[in-house]
This record gives sequence, C-alpha cells and structure tokens, in this order.
Amino acid sequence: MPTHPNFPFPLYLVISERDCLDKPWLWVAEQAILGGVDIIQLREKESPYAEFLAKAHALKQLCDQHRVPLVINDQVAIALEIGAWGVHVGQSDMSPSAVRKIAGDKLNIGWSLEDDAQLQSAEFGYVDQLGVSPIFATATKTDTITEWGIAGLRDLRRQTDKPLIAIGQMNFQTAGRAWHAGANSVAVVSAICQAVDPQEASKQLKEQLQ
Ligand code: TZP
Ligand code: MG
Repeated sequence: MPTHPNFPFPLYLVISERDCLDKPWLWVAEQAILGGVDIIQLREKESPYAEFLAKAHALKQLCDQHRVPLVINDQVAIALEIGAWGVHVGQSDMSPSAVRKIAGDKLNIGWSLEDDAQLQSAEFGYVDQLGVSPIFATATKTDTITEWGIAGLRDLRRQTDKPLIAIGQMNFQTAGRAWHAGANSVAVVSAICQAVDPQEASKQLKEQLQ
C-alpha cells in the first residue's frame, strides 16, 4: 500500500521502557530512528504520571533532533504539554470527541479499532488514524477482543479511507503481509525493542514496507 497522504509514516515504533527489557529505552529509540523508523509512540503503562512526563520530554528532544513525530499513548495532558504530534487513545481511554474538544487541532488523534461496530460509532468522525488492534494476538497486549487477521485488515481497507495502522505481532514474517493487505503503517513493539540490534531490525522491517 502506498503511504497515506495524511500519514506518511510506514514504520511505527511503539516503545516503553519495560518492553526494552535490559536495553536503555532511549538508546533503543535512537537506534530505531537511525534504522528508519518514521514515527514513535511512547506507551508507558506502568510509569506514574511525573515519570511518564519526564520520559516524554526526553523522547521529544530526541525525536525533534531527527524530525520524527512523537505520539503519546493515553495521556492527552502529557501530549499537549510536550507539544507532541499526536495522541493515541484506546476504547477505554478518553474518547476522540473529548480529545478534540480539549486539544482542537493541536493533536492528531489515533484510535484503536477493536471491532467492526466501532466503524459506525459517532466517535469515528473525530479520528485521524486508526490502529487495527490486534492483527494477530500478542503477549504485549492481552486485553484485546479478537484478531482482525490479514483478511480482516483487507476488509477494513475497503470500508474506510482513513490511515490504517496494523498492530499486534508485526515482525519480519508479518509486516510485509499487512502492508500489502492495505495497511498504511505497521506498528511494532517487540520486533524492534527486543531485537539484538534494533537499528538493523528497523532497517529490515522498513525494507518490507514498499
Ligand atoms: N495494541 C494492539 S496490539 C499492541 C498494542 C499496543 C501491542 C503490539 O505489540 P507487538 O509486540 O509488536 O506484537
Ligand atoms: Mg490506551
């Protein structure tokens, strides 16, 4: 799938300190950028607010140096405070309409799509890009409803022109398949954060997305 004009970011890294295991997470982020990651989301589920904010400031500085957009998971206030490119909310977070009310046009809004019915939701209109969550079940996020699969992704592609981000067990075996099925972006956690060489892993994943 060619890149979407409103979301020209084929390789999307979703990072947390925890997912990087024993590697320094900011170093992993930098290596990933050098390997070709196009956009980064900071997804800190365990950090208290102040720690999340401090990490967001540090990552924003790195992203700015490399002109890579930064998305903040869940915390709209943090996204606004650091001047992030966007925020990503799930089905149990602040609604896209509420985010829009607070943030106006300051933030791009990503929303996790977990079933077909959500396409008809009034919230859908407030969303800038969709996380197709998950394509395949993954140990990184276990509270999901079902798997879209590659066929489900292809089906979704026919139903919306919004940018689609494939997430959930995206790796060397699956990223190219999701891309060719209609994803505009492929989001990766473990295949980069837990790679022996995150730069090389990013480079190889990026090569699949063209
Ligand atoms: N949302 C749906 S699946 C997922 C998120 C944040 C985690 C994807 O992680 P991995 O390790 O790339 O499968
Ligand atoms: Mg969330």
